[in-house]
Amino acid sequence: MSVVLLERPAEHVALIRINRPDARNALNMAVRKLLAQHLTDLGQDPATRVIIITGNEKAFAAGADIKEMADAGTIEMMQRGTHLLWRVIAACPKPVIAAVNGFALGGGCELAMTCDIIIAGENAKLGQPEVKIGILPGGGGTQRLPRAIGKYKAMKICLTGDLVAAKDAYDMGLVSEIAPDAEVEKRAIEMATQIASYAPLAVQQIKELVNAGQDASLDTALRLETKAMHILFSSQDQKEGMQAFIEKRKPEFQGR
Ligand code: DAK
Repeated sequence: MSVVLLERPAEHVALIRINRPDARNALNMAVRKLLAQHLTDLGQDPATRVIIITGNEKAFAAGADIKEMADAGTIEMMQRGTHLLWRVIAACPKPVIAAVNGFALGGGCELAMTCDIIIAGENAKLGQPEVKIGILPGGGGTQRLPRAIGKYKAMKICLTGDLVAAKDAYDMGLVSEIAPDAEVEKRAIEMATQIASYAPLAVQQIKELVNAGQDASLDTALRLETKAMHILFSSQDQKEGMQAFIEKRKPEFQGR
């Protein structure tokens, strides 16, 4: 069976499941390449509007595969191009929801942070323990974490390597929502279905603006927002959405 499975749990929703249960879903090169490939394909697939990434009940992903990189040197690590695969994941134009049960550590936590929404089981544990094995959070952790939760909490997590319980992660803004462990996937599918019922162009613009705006000045980001809003007034879905409201009916969005 493949180390990454692609499922279709609902209309317009794709679910990518990391499938290395014996290795706590450690992200080896095969997993990373398949993740990047699926996200590229789904990003271009008109039938897919929202994507979920998940693991199993024990682990979302326990980080990069330590056994696969323990003996690697600098050039080999460069040539593996891991950083390029991360960029492909981050570049997906459609909303990506991380449904996290069990451990999301190191590259697993970084993968979750590359997603747009994180739903965590109440017993999930997140963290950046790389410092304990002589490296650093190199898949975006030293940058995305402080942007999400602020410098001082991020510094503590990266420098101590201590794991963070789901409830604390929620309180500090690292997690969007907590669900009972057994309900995480169901809740992610429910939320994905809700988002997939909205106009795809509006949804994609919102994702792009929130992400791009974070690293721009407020003035520049607000201008981007205004332009995107103006552009949406050329879409059929804007006409359909507003007309449906006026006619008191459910809109039929086509992504045009
Ligand atoms: N890699 C490889 N194997 C792993 C693994 C990992 N990250 N995590 C777990 N496993 C394997 C264990 O070795 C064990 O294998 P066997 O002994 O059965 O063969 C099996 O999964 C079950 O693990 P445990 O027996 O340890 O299970 P427990 O439930 O007791 O503990 C745990 C689960 C997740 C707390 C523990 O396994 C653990 O601490 N795992 C390591 C967590 C960690 O240190 N993660 C950070 C990895 S470093 C890069 C960018 C980013 C990165 C790298 C490069 N570039 C841009 C170049 C990212 C680096 C990382 O993520």
